Amino acid sequence: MNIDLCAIIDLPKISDPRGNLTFIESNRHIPFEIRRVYYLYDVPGGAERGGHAHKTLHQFLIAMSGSFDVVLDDGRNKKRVHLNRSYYGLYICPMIWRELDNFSSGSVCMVLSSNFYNESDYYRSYEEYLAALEMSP
Ligand code: T46
Repeated sequence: MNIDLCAIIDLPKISDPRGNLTFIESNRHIPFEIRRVYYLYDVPGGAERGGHAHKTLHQFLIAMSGSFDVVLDDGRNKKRVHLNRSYYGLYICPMIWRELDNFSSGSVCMVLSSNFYNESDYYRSYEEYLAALEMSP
């Protein structure tokens, strides 16, 4: 996998004087079926999250409020992506190391996931992740 397969995806936005509305449908606006939703909030200043890769999980991250950065790493290249709007998000394919930092005060990171929580899907050691990349064709 390489980080160029990870991309910002614009979501539908229904603009309305009463307030805007955005929606997301599985396999239509994002390239996987949603099986789990979780969110990071009350993140203290200077905190870092992530620091792992997933073997098979597809994820889509949205800054529902405030902003934060996601650093993507495929073992060869790195890319920093800033998320700060709720009408687009970042798709992350499997086997990409990710770190989240630079959270603004009051920010909320919502994550849509292709599967249920499964600790055995994680590489939490960067060395183990690099070794797995070398073993894959
Ligand atoms: C990711 C980034 C963006 C659960 O029990 N269920 C869950 O669905 C999740 C996501 C986590 N947990 C437990 C596992 C740990 O004991 O919550 C604890 C904290 O999880 P973690 O350290 O993995 O949290 P983050 O913020 O570093 O990473 C999470 C996701 O795990 C990860 O997939 O991409 O958010």
